[in-house]
Amino acid sequence: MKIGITCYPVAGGSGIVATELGQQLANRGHQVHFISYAIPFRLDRYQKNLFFHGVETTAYPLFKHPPYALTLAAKMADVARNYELEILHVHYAIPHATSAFLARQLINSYAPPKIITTLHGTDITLVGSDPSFFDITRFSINTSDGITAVSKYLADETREIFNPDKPIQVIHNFFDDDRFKPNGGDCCKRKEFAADDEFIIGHISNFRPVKRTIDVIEIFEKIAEKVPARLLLIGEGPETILARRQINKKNLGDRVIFFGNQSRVEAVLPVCDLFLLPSEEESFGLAALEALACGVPVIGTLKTGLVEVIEHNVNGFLLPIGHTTDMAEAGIALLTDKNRLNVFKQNAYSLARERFGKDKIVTEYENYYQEILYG
Ligand code: GMT
Repeated sequence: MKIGITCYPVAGGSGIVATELGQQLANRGHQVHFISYAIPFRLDRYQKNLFFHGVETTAYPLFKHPPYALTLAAKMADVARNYELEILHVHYAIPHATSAFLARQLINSYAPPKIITTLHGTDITLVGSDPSFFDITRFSINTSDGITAVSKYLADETREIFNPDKPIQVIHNFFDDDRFKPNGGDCCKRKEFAADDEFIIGHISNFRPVKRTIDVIEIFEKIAEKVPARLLLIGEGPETILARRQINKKNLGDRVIFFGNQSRVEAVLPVCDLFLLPSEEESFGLAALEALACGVPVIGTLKTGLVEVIEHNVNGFLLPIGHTTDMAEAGIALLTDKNRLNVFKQNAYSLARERFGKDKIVTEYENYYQEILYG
């Protein structure tokens, strides 16, 4: 198949899923064309069957903001025509699904590509439901030929908020099981970060308020009062400064390592003993899945999509949002019971593979493409 993929190229779950999907589809022999304003974050090497088409973000004195949605639509139409794309798969509804709709009008051929929109989370729960975006989001969902959501939780939210006039296919996030594994190939060494008797706790996010990074620090502080531990923080965002301030205020500076953004998190995750993702909103929680895949149990939150990723008391814990003391206690109980910790690590690894391995999920996408193309 000839497939166009549009996503945000920056570090973030939707761009990562789109990139990993494109890479896997290219491995399977499909021709994949990425269309975005920059090379996606994890698209960091040459690969057969993979192409990248940059979108102009031209500045002009009259524009306060360059009209990216329009230049993107023009580029989508151009690539679709030149390469005879069959599918235009856009990740994150706004503005990508709207641009795809416009591109289809521009193409004006008897067989324009089918538009598939994958909803990732905040495009529905935050941005899309904002009154200024509500109508255009609903329109863009309804004019797509196919819609997927990364969890049942998000599909339900979408139905409740937008009541779309077509079905939503749930296709979960996935991970590359050749790369994400305990003690993966290029993995760093525990001793780079911690002494032999110290536990390593991890967290990855874009440090936005929905991630509750301050809760991460609070949970870590409580754990570190009882057991020797270090905190590894990966990612960056608006609350990074707040997080640093909080860490200094609590005198935890020498126990916390800030990595900033890392494109190869599989090199760091395997050294962790526990991963924290106490988010307020999480449609799926790709970071949690990648940790589990590396054999790291996860503490996450109830009433989010994490309930489809973590099994309480099996490969981690699901607790109410904001209950940092309960989260810390669950973490301490697990870390101080070596046998139970090993069982959780094994469960994390095996359940992730069984449910969210690349072969299973990429095939679900391929089948969905076929269904949208041929009915
Ligand atoms: O985690 C983020 O805030 C980034 C965001 C995005 O759209 O890039 O991630 C969302 O998509 C990921 C991939 O499908 C999901 O695993 C994340 O749970 C989701 N984030 C939220 O719902 C907050």
